[in-house]
Amino acid sequence: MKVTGFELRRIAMPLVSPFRTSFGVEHDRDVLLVRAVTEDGAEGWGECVAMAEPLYSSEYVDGAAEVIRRLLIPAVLSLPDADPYRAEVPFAKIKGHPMAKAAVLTALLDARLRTAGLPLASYLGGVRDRVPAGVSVGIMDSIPELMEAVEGYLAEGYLRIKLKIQPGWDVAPVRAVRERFGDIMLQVDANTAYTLADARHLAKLDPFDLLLIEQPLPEDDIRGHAELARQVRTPICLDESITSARAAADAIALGATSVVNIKPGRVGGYLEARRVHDVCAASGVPVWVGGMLETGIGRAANVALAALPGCVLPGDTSASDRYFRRDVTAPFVLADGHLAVPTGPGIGVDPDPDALAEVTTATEWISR
Ligand code: NPQ
Ligand code: MG
Repeated sequence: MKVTGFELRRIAMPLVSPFRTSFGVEHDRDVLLVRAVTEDGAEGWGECVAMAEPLYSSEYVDGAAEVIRRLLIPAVLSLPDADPYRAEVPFAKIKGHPMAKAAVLTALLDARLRTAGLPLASYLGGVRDRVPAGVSVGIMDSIPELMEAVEGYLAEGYLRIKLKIQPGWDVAPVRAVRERFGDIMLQVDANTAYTLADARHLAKLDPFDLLLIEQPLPEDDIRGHAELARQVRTPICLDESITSARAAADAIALGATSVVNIKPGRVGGYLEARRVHDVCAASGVPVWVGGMLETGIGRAANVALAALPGCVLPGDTSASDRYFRRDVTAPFVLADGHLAVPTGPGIGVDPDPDALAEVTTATEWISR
């Protein structure tokens, strides 16, 4: 497969409501899309999940765009065969920037699979035609406001609720949701907001039978998570810390994580995401697919990944309308609490040109 060029497209997607986490409040999703065009006219899409500012990880969308145009695209254009596995080799020489790499590699993988007529889920080894949907619920101003939000999501059919937490918004909201809604699948995500000194406080979540507590401590604090795991009964699930299959293997071996959140952007693409899945499966560690407020393009690929056999917990793969009034693809909708795994070739969805045009803020074509 020969790639003739790439389009970089920036889109601005207003969120249906502000999304507050321990690291900040988001009102809009500033997304970078990558479109690869091949010699024989095929195209492939990738979505860069970096945020506008480096609040979730060190990457941010302007930086990712720069790495993509100045380093990653030239590396791909000089390959005799722009196969995603081959592109991983020069990409590995460039340190970091997994979200930038993932966007380019996904565009290549999509182009390759569309050419072959093979759906991404089939290619990755998916075993499900629909996946259970969870939803991530932001930090609110009050408990009544949170109750109303959770009630709405449960009424829509979401099968698992994830509460964003931070110091001052943890035990009380968890208790309130558990008391009001009973035996639902419930978990929390701290996005690194605590330290090991908070261990006894976090143990106060133990009575509420949470599925897991996600990333309580800093990204690089693997030992801290291992120590915390000995001090709380709630299973620890790493998100930010899992930057590769090797990082997953290490965290599991050290007892720092007993569940893993897989985000393809965070680990450098769907090939590495599958390796994370496989490492976890080999260790008997359950995994689930996280979310970065993706448009239908990124969401489609995440849903394909969630079809793998080791993805045994509902993911943050929510319906399009959880985040956006109008998606850039046909919207993902909940059916009986599940999302259908796309069956078309590649990521299985096509961006709608009108919907894209409505939100596009800049485009750029890069070729040899
Ligand atoms: C997480 N996602 O699991 C992330 C964090 C996150 C669905 O909870 C803009 C772009 C805002 C990416 C907010 C969920 C975001 C974002 C939160 C990612 O940790
Ligand atoms: Mg998380």
